[in-house]
Amino acid sequence: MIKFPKDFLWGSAASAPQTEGAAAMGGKSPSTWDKWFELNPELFNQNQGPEITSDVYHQYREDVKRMKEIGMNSYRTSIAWTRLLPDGKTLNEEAVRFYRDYFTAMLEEGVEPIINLFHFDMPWWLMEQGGWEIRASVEHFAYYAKVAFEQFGDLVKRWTTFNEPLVHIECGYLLGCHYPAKNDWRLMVQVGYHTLMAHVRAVEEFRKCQIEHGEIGIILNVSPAYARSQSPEDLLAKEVSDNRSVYSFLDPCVLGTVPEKLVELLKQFDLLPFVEETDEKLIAENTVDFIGLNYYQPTRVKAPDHPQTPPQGFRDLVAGYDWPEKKMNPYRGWEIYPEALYDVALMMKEKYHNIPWYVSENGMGVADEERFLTEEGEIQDDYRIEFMKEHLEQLHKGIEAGSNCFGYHTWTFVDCWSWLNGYRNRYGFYRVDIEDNCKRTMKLSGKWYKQLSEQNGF
Ligand code: BGP
Repeated sequence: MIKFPKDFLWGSAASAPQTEGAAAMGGKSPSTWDKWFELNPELFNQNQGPEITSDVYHQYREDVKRMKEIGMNSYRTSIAWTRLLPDGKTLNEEAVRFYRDYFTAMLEEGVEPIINLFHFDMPWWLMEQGGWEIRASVEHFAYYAKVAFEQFGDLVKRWTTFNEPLVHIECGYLLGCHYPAKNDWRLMVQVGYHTLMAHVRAVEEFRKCQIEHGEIGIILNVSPAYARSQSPEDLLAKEVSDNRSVYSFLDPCVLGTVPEKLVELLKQFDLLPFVEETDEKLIAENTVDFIGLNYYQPTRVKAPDHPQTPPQGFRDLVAGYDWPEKKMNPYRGWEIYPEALYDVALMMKEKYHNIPWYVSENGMGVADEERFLTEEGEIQDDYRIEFMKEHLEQLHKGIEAGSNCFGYHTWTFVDCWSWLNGYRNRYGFYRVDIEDNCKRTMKLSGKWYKQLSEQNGF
């Protein structure tokens, strides 16, 4: 039997834009996702947009009971910036009532709300001015954060600023799958830097608010790099990849410094962002209390086959590597490699002074889950249980080795809407029938999770 530490957090994560729905109700203004869908619905799987998603705005009270039903003692979701402050300045009382009622309902059922501020949902009014491209975004965000802490700080003790900042940065400015879908390295770095400063300023506001027993952190996607070989070129590829995708936010958020190697690379490729004089001090003084790490897949790297010399950019130092032994989740196209969780646990212990951290997302998205429906209407998602077990075993090994991990959250609780993918891949403990008023039905994995949390292990 594998046992986890006392008071371990068991739960799930989700976000406002992926679950709430009511995208144009209750005084909410549009985010980039609402607008992008209006402008280009054809980009979204089966034209599934963010208007209704899983209807949590109307079904949250029953949902909170469901959380308890499957043994969750904690749940992370986000506040929609566009709901709380529709124009960036004016407080929306309807939003305050909704979130206060939602968080209170969780507390009444013994489910701790962990609340995040930004989950890819940039307000449209701000995007029209340039979004994270402009320095003013930093202060707009800091103001939003301050308002959220003031309005809900009595109910919410654990706060996080951003979910996976690297995702809106890279997807929005390199890969084309988030608005504004630009392809511009220099802008991407600037957007990344403003995001970091927005985080730092939010932490500063948090400290000023002095929320009793309050703690603040950030949620980062962690995809550690594994090199094809031990050759110096392949190892350099790993170093470059980790600096870009792992240390770029972990270092400043936990240690208060930007990694030297990353700065050196940005300088080499003439990509250094504009900074302000007091930024360095602000970064150093506003480190976090805890970290959430979303882990789905590793990064496999090698040295590029035909790099330009001297290298002109990151692409001349690191390339993707197709590891022949990989095991895949074919629906999402992501490698399944639980062993990385152990490595991540040790990295947190050794490189990040064993700061408290938790697995803030881990999960398996599967398409067409109706295939696994029994006559009684239950989805037999044994693959999901297997996936969680394998990851928990590795995590447990890391905890045994002394890593300060305090919880394991899955993605996700009820099936939810996923960006351009709509409802294609399902991750939830509860199936959501989007044809039938988003009716929820528990899957086999929900039952298993209940047992897991009751026994604090398996
Ligand atoms: C994470 C995001 C989530 C969620 C999840 C699953 O990166 O924080 O918002 O969507 O991945 O990924 P996807 O929905 O793309 O299948």
